[in-house]
Amino acid sequence: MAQKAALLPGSCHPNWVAGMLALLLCMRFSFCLAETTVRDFRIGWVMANPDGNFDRPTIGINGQWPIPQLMVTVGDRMILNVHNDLGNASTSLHFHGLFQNGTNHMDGAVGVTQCAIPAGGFFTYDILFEQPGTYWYHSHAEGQYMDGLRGAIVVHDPNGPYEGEYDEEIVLSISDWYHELSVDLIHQLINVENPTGAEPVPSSALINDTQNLKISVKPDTTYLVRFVNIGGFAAQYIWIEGHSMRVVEVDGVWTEPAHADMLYITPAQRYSVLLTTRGDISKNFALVCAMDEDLFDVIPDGQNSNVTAWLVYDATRPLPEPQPVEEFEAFDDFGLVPVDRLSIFDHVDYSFSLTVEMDNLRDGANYAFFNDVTYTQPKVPSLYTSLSVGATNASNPIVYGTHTNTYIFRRHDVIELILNNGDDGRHPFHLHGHNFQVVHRSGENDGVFNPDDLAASDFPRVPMRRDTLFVEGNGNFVIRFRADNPGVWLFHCHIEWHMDQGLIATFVEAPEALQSLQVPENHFEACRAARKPTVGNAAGNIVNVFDLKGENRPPGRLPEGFTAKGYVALFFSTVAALLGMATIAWYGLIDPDIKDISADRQLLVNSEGD
Ligand SMILES: *[C@@H]1O[C@H](CO)[C@@H](O)[C@H](O)[C@H]1NC(C)=O
Ligand SMILES: *[C@@H]1O[C@H](CO)[C@@H](O)[C@H](O)[C@H]1NC(C)=O
Ligand SMILES: *[C@@H]1O[C@H](CO)[C@@H](O)[C@H](O)[C@H]1NC(C)=O
Ligand SMILES: *[C@@H]1O[C@H](CO)[C@@H](O)[C@H](O)[C@H]1NC(C)=O
Ligand SMILES: *[C@@H]1O[C@H](CO)[C@@H](O)[C@H](O)[C@H]1NC(C)=O
Ligand SMILES: [Cu+2]
Repeated sequence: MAQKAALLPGSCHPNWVAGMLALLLCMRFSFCLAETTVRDFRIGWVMANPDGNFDRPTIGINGQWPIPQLMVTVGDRMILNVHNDLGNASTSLHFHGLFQNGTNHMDGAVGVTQCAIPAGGFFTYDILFEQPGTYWYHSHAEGQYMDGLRGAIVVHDPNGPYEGEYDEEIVLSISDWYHELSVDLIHQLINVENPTGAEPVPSSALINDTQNLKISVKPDTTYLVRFVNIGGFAAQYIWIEGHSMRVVEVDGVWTEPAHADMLYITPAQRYSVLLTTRGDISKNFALVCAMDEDLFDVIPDGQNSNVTAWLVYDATRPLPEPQPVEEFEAFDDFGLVPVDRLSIFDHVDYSFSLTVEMDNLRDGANYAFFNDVTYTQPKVPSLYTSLSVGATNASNPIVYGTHTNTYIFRRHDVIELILNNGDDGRHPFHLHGHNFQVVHRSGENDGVFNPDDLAASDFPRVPMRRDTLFVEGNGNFVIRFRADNPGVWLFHCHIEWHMDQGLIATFVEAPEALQSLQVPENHFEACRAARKPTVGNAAGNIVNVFDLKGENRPPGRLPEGFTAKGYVALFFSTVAALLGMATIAWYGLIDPDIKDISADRQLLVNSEGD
């Protein structure tokens, strides 16, 4: 599929010109090992059945699923001509973990750096791979990547610290898998019929987009195994029977080797490990992934949370069933030390905190909040607001709307973000445009971060850096990064369901330095095709950018003192009254923790409609 720009003399595609230009630039500046490829990506529906249970419509590229793994080398450039052939859905592509330094408009976040590419639309992503490591790409539009539009990216590093220490490379994606379309699942999730916000539970787990994968290995050989969780909800435990691993990369950051027998990998996280195979070929070994069931409110009948692959030393020998594990004891990433030994940013210029909460709004559905605000997509993508209201007004958070959780960062400041989790589940948070130093992470139920509890000397001298970090249930973490990448970057939970429930903040970094950004015309065309404005504040107002009349809003708040439990009670007793089925009034008594109310719910709500 990939075509080298230089080998394309017959082509008259406009991007051939861009490719040629890149080649000329490359010759001029003599980084000629770097390669520019131009690829056409036709995003469309295909049928797939990766868990052997159920054929379902799945989003593929160029008629294929799994979608291609992007294998490049540091310095390579890829021009992706994306055609949306879905017919009934808009789309986008985000390149997870790439900083997009100077190319904020290529970040792919719908409503932030672009409008969704409408059905039938065309959009070019021009990506320079400047960071080595393991990344991935996925749709950043309404839960869609869980329908299949997600794949691994590997940026090879010829000067990497472990070059020469391994013989071969293996890339393994890990994911959860659903049998229903994301749009339908989102509708079920954010719904008066689901007042406790119970998330849809995946049907199965996949390794490399399949099950029972056989990985041929040679004895006495060291592999660099790259794990990337491209799932949408489930974190997974990973272990390999009879083998141990040495972690050497976390989210694109090379680390000093750290021994691990079991990994815990949330959606969007990556680990590379060195795996040395055994000296004899007398046995094959299971590689097992187990979804973290603590996240699931209910385990549906027949669901298997586990998926097995095998290291196959000898194809003629049996593939052993994995041994049950008594207790999951996963490697703790907190102690990882980056090879570059970047010290802690010990002078903080701007510190702020975000508190996570889940609650119901007036429509009865369950939403997610940062500091009492549930994210609601603005009418104008925030980047376009930044570029159209003038440099001074672009530094005023008001123009980005009242429901976008916008924070403005001054260029080069060291930012400290304190995340307090008021919810009892783990959440993996991702920051676009950066990785960050993890200076503190509490245990479960440790509550709100209190700076007085820790002295500066309690922080690691060389903290781990990564771009996706989980916070423990009712715990907290503290991260730091330098605002050295002008742009509009999201910070959000990477559990896709929680993102859809609004667990998103917008960081506008050095907007004055962004003003010269040149956004290609086909980006604005995507907006026009969808009749979306491309200038003005969050409400599309350009005359008075402080007037947010008409901006998108979430449903209103519930009256004070109204709890989810009360809502469940009210909802079901109302339905009961309506249907004259007084017998179900007992629902009013149920504990809010008992989230499985699905059985009778179906019957009731069907008659209520929406
Ligand atoms: C979109 O089209 C696909 C493929 O024809 C179909 O399976 C799917 O149900 C459609 N989705 C919606 C939301 O209509
Ligand atoms: C994983 O799948 C990709 C195709 O998507 C394939 O190229 C690769 O060889 C597979 N990896 C293994 C270890 O089988
Ligand atoms: C999945 O693996 C875990 C750990 O070995 C085990 O406790 C659990 O029973 C397994 N689940 C299934 C459905 O096999
Ligand atoms: C972006 O590039 C500038 C130099 O052009 C550099 O100073 C800065 O550190 C980079 N930011 C990131 C996040 O890579
Ligand atoms: C900022 O916005 C206000 C209100 O729209 C406008 O009057 C003012 O001219 C703007 N300032 C700049 C520097 O563009
Ligand atoms: Cu979350």
